[in-house]
Amino acid sequence: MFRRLLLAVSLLVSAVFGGFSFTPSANAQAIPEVSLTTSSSELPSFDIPESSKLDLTAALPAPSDISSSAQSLQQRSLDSVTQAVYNTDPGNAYTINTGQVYFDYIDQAGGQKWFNFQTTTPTKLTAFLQTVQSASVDYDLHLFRLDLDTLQLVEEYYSVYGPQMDEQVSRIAPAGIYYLAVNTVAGFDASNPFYFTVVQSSVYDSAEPDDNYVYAKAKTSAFTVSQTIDNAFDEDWIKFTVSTAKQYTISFNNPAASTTYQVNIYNQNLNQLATINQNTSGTYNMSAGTYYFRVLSTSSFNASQPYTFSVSNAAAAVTVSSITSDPNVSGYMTYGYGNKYRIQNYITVTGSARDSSGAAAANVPITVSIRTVLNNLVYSATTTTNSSGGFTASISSIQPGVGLYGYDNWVSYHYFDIIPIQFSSNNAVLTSNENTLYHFAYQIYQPH
Ligand SMILES: [Ca+2]
Ligand SMILES: [Ca+2]
Repeated sequence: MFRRLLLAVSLLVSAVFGGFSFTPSANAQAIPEVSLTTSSSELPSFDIPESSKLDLTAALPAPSDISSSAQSLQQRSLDSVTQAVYNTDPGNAYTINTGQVYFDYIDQAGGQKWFNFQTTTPTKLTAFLQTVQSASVDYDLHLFRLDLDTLQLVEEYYSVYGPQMDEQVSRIAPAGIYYLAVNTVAGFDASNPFYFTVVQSSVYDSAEPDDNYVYAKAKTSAFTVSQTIDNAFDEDWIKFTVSTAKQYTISFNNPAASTTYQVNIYNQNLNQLATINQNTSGTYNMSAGTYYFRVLSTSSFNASQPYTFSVSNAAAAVTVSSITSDPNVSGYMTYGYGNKYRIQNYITVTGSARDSSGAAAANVPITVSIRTVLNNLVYSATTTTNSSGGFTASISSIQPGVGLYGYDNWVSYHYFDIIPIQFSSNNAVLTSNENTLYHFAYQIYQPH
């Protein structure tokens, strides 16, 4: 018992301090090239031993007792790992508890290790396997539900990454009895254990289960998702297919206090291309192909506070539809230097943004800037476009104009400046249908 506690504590400590290999920094190096020949519709080659027709009547509660409690499952401690060496088929599965960390070994080529556990309420299950760190050893992870009518293992979920990559799978799980299998697809290590745990999440987002690239949610065009990290191991995968090369703005916002999340971008071979830290936005040139995004936590989590992740076409141009300002000043007019919007103490700018192909640039940051004449004082406001590329931005308390120009309207002289208005997104200047404004300064009543 002491040894199990010690292991659990050491895993917890290493997770906190970043030594555990599910932390992104370690994973960044740990993710090897993976041949993605396995499609999600195709089960990996994995033969369940004949004894999968289980005789579980002695080991597990009768179906009518399933809801009683996990107490009825056998409770064994891992203080002696040899207790687990015979669990090489489902009929001899080693019973575990959720929320605890275990370890075991595989000591022969093609070997398997089996574990089972019971849940008493509907939940999201996340099974995590910290694999052996050897390029010649590759273990995979399989999760099954036990059909109590047939005593067959059904509803397989699997994680089939390559060597030196931890395995993880999640599923939405009714109360029941579940089986976990670790099998070796290459090599084995009889002296270094694999570690694993199964955790339950009572609250989770609607995109679950998506903890593995095999179960990534597919996207083929600009998108925004609002999801949560519901446990320390939760990973949210998205598969993004780019049909033609394009520039995208990728934004990741995590408002959950005292948590740190990030997004990893992978190519189709699961080679990591980039990492996006929370509350940042950037522009990326993405060639045609398949990409994967993985959202995960590097520190703590909040299952009730969603993050927002968006991939949108980068803005290239804006069209201004209106700029309103003070009453009696506001309007689109000319003082003899072309039609421009006239402004004074404040402005509200409404418009829309497009990408280089002319499509709406959704969910991108837009910064509106004007430069007044006195001391070249610059005012700016930043907003984010909506799903149609539309935006509204306001600037207030603009200092008075100087009045470099004059205009005689036969009743009074109007004095004004011509000042620039500029639009940018992620520090790139956008083209615009409006580039200058009349900044009204004052008028002198002077009828002719
Ligand atoms: Ca999630
Ligand atoms: Ca997930």
